[in-house]
Amino acid sequence: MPSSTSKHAPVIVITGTPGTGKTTHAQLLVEESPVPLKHINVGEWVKEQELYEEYDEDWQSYTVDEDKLLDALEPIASAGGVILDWHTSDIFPERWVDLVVVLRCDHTQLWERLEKRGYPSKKIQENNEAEIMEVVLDEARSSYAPEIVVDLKSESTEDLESNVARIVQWIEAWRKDHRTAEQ
Ligand code: DAT
Repeated sequence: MPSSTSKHAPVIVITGTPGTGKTTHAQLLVEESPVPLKHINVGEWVKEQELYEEYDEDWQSYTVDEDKLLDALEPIASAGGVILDWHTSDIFPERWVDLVVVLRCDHTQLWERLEKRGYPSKKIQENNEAEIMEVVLDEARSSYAPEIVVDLKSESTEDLESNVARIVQWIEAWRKDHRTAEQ
């Protein structure tokens, strides 16, 4: 069942452990999507809009003010046509979300990507363990209906291209369903 009949474009969450390719996928999807999509890199957005409580020196990351974040995102998500790119997904209300894409990556490759990014080793290790333990996937599966959660491998350019092509197909189907629903 469509989550809303008034939206002209869906809300797509792209999630995954840091380094799995969320931003890379979101950027290509913006280019290839048949409907206009706005890409929100939630981590960057939190910094820009100052939606955080404090900076944690130890983990070199911000503690997000979740209430402020949800208030700021509500009108954007309700309007539709947005990709929410974040390493966690359970904070977003189910009514906002039409599709959840969970990206997966081999842990050795992930380690290399995060090393290149200059993450401290404690943070690389924590993320690597989270990927092995499927933390992000479990979280998505326990927060959303199984039919809207899809996990995709993101280890090569071919994966990237075929994943984005698959999401584009899904958007076409979503549009068709919604046109039917509006008639
Ligand atoms: P995230 O947004 O999940 O933190 P990213 O999009 O910034 O990840 O990607 C991290 C790095 O890995 C970046 O150098 C691009 C590379 N990468 C991501 N997905 C890839 C893929 N499917 N094939 C090859 N490289 C990829």
